[in-house]
Amino acid sequence: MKKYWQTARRKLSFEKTLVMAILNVTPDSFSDGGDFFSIDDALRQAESLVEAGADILDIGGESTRPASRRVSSEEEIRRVLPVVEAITGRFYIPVSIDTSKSEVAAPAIEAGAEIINDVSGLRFDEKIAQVAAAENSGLILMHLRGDFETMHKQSPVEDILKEVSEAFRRSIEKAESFGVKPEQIALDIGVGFSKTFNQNLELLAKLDKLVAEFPNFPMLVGTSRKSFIGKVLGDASVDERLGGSLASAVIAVWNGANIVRVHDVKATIEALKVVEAIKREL
Ligand code: 9MG
Repeated sequence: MKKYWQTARRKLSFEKTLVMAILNVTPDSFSDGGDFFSIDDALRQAESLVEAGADILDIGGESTRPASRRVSSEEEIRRVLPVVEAITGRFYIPVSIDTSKSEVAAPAIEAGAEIINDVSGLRFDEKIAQVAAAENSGLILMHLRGDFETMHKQSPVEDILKEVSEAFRRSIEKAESFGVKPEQIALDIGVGFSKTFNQNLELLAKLDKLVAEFPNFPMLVGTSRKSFIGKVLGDASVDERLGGSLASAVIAVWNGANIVRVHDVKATIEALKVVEAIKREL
């Protein structure tokens, strides 16, 4: 059992699975129809996620979905900073900043975020590790291959478990070389990033092997509403993926995940309460 996860403001315990709720501030989410994000909308959304039982709010201002375009640091800061400030000022809930840019991570932590969610595992900007070390923040190291433009276009590797395991080791080593402590780090297999459809399924099916290989690091898994679920369900739209999202979160937790990143907080918590009740009888 991992002891705790060190963030910039507290130690998070893993007595139960932590539910990280997704709060996007990209133009297709909290837009007032134009270029501005309504802080009131963001606060309302945060309030409903907190009331539903979220343990962490993950705030992101740059979409990483296939075909997304990179936004400048200035634009990302303009999108996320007021929201991080407003939410951390109103709620006592850990906030993670979903960014792979150190220029965004630093002011976001200053504004009250306490975890950096780096989907690139320090591949896009290793100075993220400098920020995490200086601020004693949590640091999520997710697996992907390629750069921002090519991460969804990589040709498949033969052995995805070996690839993810080796990449985890490189990311951990890089983080520690900047002074990040092991207890600040969480690992993430990066479902939907640089993997084939079958490799996403294989990673979830065999997650227990990676968990056993990295026993000192919490494992985070994000499957919520992702396209592999749509494919399994016969081209189900994003709105039709709740059952599949819950099934994949249940499998991830059964196989050792400590944190799940989700859209549907209440339904996920209910599903995980049942998983944890069953697991206690093992
Ligand atoms: C930002 N983002 C999108 N998918 C993700 C996933 O699976 N894990 C993490 N940590 N972040 C993600």
